[in-house]
Amino acid sequence: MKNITWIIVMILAWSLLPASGQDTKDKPAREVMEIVIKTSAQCGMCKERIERDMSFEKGIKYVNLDLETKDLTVRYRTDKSTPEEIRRAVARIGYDADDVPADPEAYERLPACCRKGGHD
Ligand SMILES: [Cu+2]
Repeated sequence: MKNITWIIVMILAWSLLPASGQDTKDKPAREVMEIVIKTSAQCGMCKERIERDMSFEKGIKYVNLDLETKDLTVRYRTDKSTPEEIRRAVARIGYDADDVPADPEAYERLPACCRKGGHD
């Protein structure tokens, strides 16, 4: 009977080891940061387009465009994306993002009302 007890103790100890070993490994911090980007959005269609497209970008947790100020608020995971990548993603949709100019081809594909100065 003593042998059986010993075997059970060994199995328990062995099954616990790998789990505790994994927990001590360093994991990248899952920190979420918020940035606000000035865009060249014009109307409600722009808002929908930017919020939809940006929500598919890597590491993006939250997107909201304020049409009054044209400020795009983005929350992103710092281990998955950077402000630079996010601005370039906005530019690829066809809009200026702070100092990153809109991608000319994407801009050309936008409906006329969504282009800069479309309402001017
Ligand atoms: Cu628009």
